[in-house]
This record gives sequence, structure tokens and C-alpha cells, in this order.
Amino acid sequence: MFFTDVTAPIAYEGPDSTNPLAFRWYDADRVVGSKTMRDHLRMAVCYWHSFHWPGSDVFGAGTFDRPWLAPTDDPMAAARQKMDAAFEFFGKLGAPFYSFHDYDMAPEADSLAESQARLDELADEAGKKMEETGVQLLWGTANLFSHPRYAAGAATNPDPEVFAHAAAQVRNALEVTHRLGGANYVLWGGREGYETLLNTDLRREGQQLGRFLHLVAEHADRIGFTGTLLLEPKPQEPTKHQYDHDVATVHAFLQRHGLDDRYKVNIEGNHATLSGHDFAHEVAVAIDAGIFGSIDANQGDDRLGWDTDQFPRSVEMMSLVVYEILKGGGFDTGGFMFDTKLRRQSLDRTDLFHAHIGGMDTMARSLLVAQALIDDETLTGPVAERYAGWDGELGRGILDGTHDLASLHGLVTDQDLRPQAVSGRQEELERRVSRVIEQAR
Ligand code: XUL
Ligand code: CO
Repeated sequence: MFFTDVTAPIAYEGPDSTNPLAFRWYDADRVVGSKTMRDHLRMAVCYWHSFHWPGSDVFGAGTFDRPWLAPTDDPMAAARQKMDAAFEFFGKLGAPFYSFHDYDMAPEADSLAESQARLDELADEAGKKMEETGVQLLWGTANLFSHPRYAAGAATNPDPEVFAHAAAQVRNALEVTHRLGGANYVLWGGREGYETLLNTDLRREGQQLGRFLHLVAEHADRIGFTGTLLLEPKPQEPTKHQYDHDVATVHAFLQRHGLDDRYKVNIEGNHATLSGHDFAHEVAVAIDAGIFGSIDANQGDDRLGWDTDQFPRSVEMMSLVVYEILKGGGFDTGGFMFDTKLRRQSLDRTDLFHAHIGGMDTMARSLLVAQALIDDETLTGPVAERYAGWDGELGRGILDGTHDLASLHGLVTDQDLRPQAVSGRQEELERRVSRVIEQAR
């Protein structure tokens, strides 16, 4: 046992509770709208930041109390300890899902064959623990960015041998994800991009990435993987220009390469804001394009221009994200995955509980707000009213081709049309949303 400060599963105690190790909003079995909170939110803990990262940064060593990460000459024994810690945590927290990269579950070895053997062995153990605890896999992925071979990209590397290595690694990770019943498989292209055009053939790199994604989709079909394939947009970091910049860029790329019916997106809050968008904007664009898949639930810092991966605490921001998702029909195979890091000074193992309980409460409260916005039609009425003209004779005639430029010119001049500007009522609508946030219970 690694989390001895937490002796029983975290319980729901209601909004007035002052117990720091209890949920105030996440009441898994409570029905909201048509589903339980558990089924709406499908929340997942990530293996890498929570169990594989020691609290190091570019300036300093690990700070966290994580005995399973201590230096060792038996990396497989350490990986088993890490897995024990992870599943003890998932169970006590009551998280229904988790996610992992190949090499945060199984330490990478000298050869791909040995790495694969290690991953197969540990994945079998994970499978047993999943059966025992009922925790499910939201998604698996391959780490195609840490090893020096990937410095110039994985699929977009100028060297096809690196492409081959990445392909082989994804084949293994995809098969393991499939064996563990993963609901999705994610590809995040942290090194798929470039630093300078002086050494880059942008066109070739795009073709390589398109080919890679076709190979992955073909293999998924061949092995009968029925989960969703997801690309995770991010504009930069670690690479200066990343090809999967934002949702709209990814959508255009998928269309250009004939992949838009095969891939959806995994949208991360902090990546959305790094690309200069509101988080809710990215979700709305994905839903509109029919490529909405899943969410990495985190948030950045208002003044830091990098990916701080903080636990979600803004109900104001998350309510608008959940609202877009509910309007779009909710998650299918996706969920809210905590791609989130503790601050480096949060040394204690129990800090992992405080952070996740806070994140889960933020998402649960945001769900209540979003459902209330839908039930009260807080925004649907004003939006419908704003566009009402498009349901009238003129609006319909423009869209269905009855009108052309000449007929519209005739209409404006003959009738001396002088359209009047009307208020967008933004501040009034913001106040309506605030009232729902204050009152949603
Ligand atoms: C990096 C990031 C990754 C992906 C999975 O910014 O978000 O953790 O989610 O590779
Ligand atoms: Co992420």
C-alpha cells in the first residue's frame, strides 16, 4: 500500500463538506439529465504525470515522494510497483478510467523487441488489475517524442528508418490498447513539426504524416480495434511549429489526406489556449466538423506561455466546455482525461488525491451548470432570436439559391433596405450564465 493516508474510497459528502478528502460535487450515481455523472463525465487518471513523473523540471531534479521511481537495477520490478501504486490510487479515488503511454507503463529497453516483451508482460498485469478493480482504459498511446531518435520528428522525420521505428512502436501500443479494451487510441505529435524552414521540406513531411495515419487506421481495422482513433492538437512545445496546430488545422489536414472519416480529435484545454483559442471554441469547432472525440481536462496559467497542465478549477470555463459537449450529444467513446500535473512543490503522495478530487469536483459542478443552461434554455432562446431572419423568406432564399447578387442588388435598391444594427447583449448573457453558475446545485 502506497497511499496509507487514504484508508477508504473517497466518498461524496455534498457542497457543505469541509473534509478535504471527500467530493463536494462529484456524486457518481447521481442522474443529471439522462445519465449518471459517472457516465456523462467518463473521467480518467493519467499514468505519466501522476505516477511516472518525479517532479523534475528543466532546471531541477524530481521532488516528489514516489518510492516506485527510486533508482534501481531492476526496472521491471519498479514498473510493477508503479502499477500497484497506480491501481491502488484509481480504486481509492473512484476514477472509472485511466490512460497510459507505452513507456510510462513499461520501461523502454535497448531493442524494440525487448521493449515489446516488457510492454506485453506489464499490460497483462494491468489487464488483471482492471478486472479486479473494474477500472477501464480510456486510451492508450505511444511515446514518440522522448527518445533522441525522435528529435526531428517521428512520422515526419527526414529519415524513413525513424518512420519505420515509430510505426513499429505504434503497432505494439495499438495492439496492447486493443487487448485491454481501450475505448480510444491517441496520437499526439509533439515532435511532428519543425524548428526552421532552412532544413525542412514541409510538403514531404505532410505527406509522410498522412501516410502514417493511413497505416495506423489500416492496422486498427485489421486487428478489429473498434475504439476511436484520436489526434491531439497542440500549436507548439516542444517543437516550434507543430503541424497539428489546432482543431481547424487538424480537420483541414484530415480532409486533404482522406482521413476525416477515420480520425477524431482529443482536445486539451491548455493546448487550446496556447493556440490562441478559448477551450470551448475548440470543442465547438470539432463538434461542427463532426470530429469531436475526447478531452484532456486541464488548464493553463493566465500569464505563462507554456503548457502548465494544471488541474481544472475554473467552473466558469469548464461549464462552457461541458455545455458545448452536451449540446453536441455528449461523449461517445471519449471522456475527461486528467492530463494534469501537480505543482513541483506538492511533494506528498496525498497531494495526488487533493488535486484529482478538486479536478473531478470542478467537472461535476460544471456538468450541473451545463445541464441547467440547457434545461433553462438560458442561451438557446436569445441565439435563435438573433438568427430568426435566416428562417424567413429572405434568409431561406439566399441559402437555397433563389437569390443571386443581381437579385439581392435589386431587392436592396427597389425596397431601399436599410438594415439596423441590434444589440448582441453579451454582458446581459454573461449575467444570465453567472446566475446559473451561482444557483446550480
Ligand atoms: C503533451 C500532451 C500529451 C498527450 C499524450 O502536451 O498533452 O501528454 O496527451 O501524448
Ligand atoms: Co494531452
